[in-house]
Amino acid sequence: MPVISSTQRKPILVSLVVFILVIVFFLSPYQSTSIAPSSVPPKNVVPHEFVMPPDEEQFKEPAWKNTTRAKAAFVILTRNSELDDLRKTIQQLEARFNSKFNYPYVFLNDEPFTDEFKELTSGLTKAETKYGLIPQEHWGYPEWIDVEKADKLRHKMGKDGILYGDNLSYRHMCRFESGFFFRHPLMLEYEFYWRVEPSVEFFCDLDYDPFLYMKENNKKYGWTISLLEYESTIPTLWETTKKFMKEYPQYIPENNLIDLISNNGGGSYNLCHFWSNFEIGDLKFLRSPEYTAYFEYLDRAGGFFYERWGDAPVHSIAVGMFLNQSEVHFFNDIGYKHAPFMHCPISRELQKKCHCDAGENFDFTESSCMRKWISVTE
Ligand SMILES: Nc1nc2c(ncn2[C@@H]2O[C@H](COP(=O)(O)OP(=O)(O)OP(=O)(O)O)[C@@H](O)[C@H]2O)c(=O)[nH]1
Ligand SMILES: *[C@@H]1O[C@H](CO)[C@@H](O)[C@H](O)[C@H]1NC(C)=O
Ligand SMILES: *[C@@H]1O[C@H](CO)[C@@H](O)[C@H](O)[C@H]1NC(C)=O
Ligand SMILES: *[C@@H]1O[C@H](CO)[C@@H](O)[C@H](O)[C@H]1NC(C)=O
Ligand SMILES: [Mg+2]
Repeated sequence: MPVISSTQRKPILVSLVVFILVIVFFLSPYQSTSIAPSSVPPKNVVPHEFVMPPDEEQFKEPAWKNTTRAKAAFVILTRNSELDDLRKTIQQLEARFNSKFNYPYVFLNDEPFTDEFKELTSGLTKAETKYGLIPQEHWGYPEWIDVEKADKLRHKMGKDGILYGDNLSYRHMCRFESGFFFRHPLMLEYEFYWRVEPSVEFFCDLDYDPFLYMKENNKKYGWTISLLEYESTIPTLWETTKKFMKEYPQYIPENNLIDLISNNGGGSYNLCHFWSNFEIGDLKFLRSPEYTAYFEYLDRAGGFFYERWGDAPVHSIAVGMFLNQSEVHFFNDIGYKHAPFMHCPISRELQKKCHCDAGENFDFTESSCMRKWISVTE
């Protein structure tokens, strides 16, 4: 009887396994269409088809794995009472973007934030959260304002049915967003900001870093929705702006975007503005000598209180006066809604990352300034 010793048994087992693997390979469906990039391509086939996968993108590292970050933060002016609306917004922002990139949040308020507010906002993110109180001089009447006159004009605007016409806190808010949020001590360490408000929604996955995009492409101002302002809120804003331009010609570059905000070369304002509840911007721009001079000029004129100048037209007119086309970016890929208007990307390629209804996109409706933007920048 042949005896197989333990040393003889091993080679036999190994051969058997190899034999089975070879059989399996030849019977397998992969055998005839080798996909291994290193395999020798058969004759008559262009080699690069084998080396390059059909969709290169899927083999790229996601952008967030690169740990380089901009010095940037979300900035959210809000009240304690808006906590629940804000949580809804933050959870969407985290899901669409920030759970991957972890940019910090700066919350600002004219009253101290409650512990409840702090716990229930910080709980939604791994990122740093900071809570700041707005100094009195940034949320009140400057000394040159005639308060009696302001009260009278405000009540009148209310009676005339102007939106937020008789609302004082709204005016402090607009003045703060125009001239002060970027000077708050908690903001000083940052170079870029993304403004967020309670209740806004985000519909599209954002897989790259928009702050780095701004920085690397020398963009100073980014937006998603543009529209027409109510003229009754800014009766003298353009006259005041024209006087400013006359007094400070050194701040007005030749090839600016004035045609975006005026249909007659600066004669009158066409009411177009970027909706400032969404902004991604360069803080250096808002802290620049020209923007500072413009804000102070407007503040002295008193229209934040005697009229109801909004931070959106103020920022937008500054963009039109001081920046050129290549410094302003339309974030088409950021699906965004601040009721009642939504920007939803309409191209099929961008829609793949979104859940908004492109049929409800605001861009090409009557009150949007999208067509103007296209005509000026193309
Ligand atoms: N802390 C604080 N935040 C305010 C106050 N008023 C407005 N805000 C914030 O300022 C931003 C703009 O105010 P909103 O009331 O949304 O103004 P709006 O977007 O023009 O108007 P809505 O259509 O009502 O949203 C929001 O982020 C508010 O939370 C206020 O009195 N105190
Ligand atoms: C990470 O991003 C920075 C900034 O965009 C870039 O300079 C750097 O080359 C990137 N690093 C890698 C490994 O891709
Ligand atoms: C003033 O406007 C704010 C919105 O910024 C609103 O929440 C508030 O109810 C308004 N106040 C009054 C007295 O109308
Ligand atoms: C826009 O302005 C920047 C300076 O901030 C300049 O570097 C750039 O060349 C300008 N671009 C155009 C198209 O004028
Ligand atoms: Mg709002």
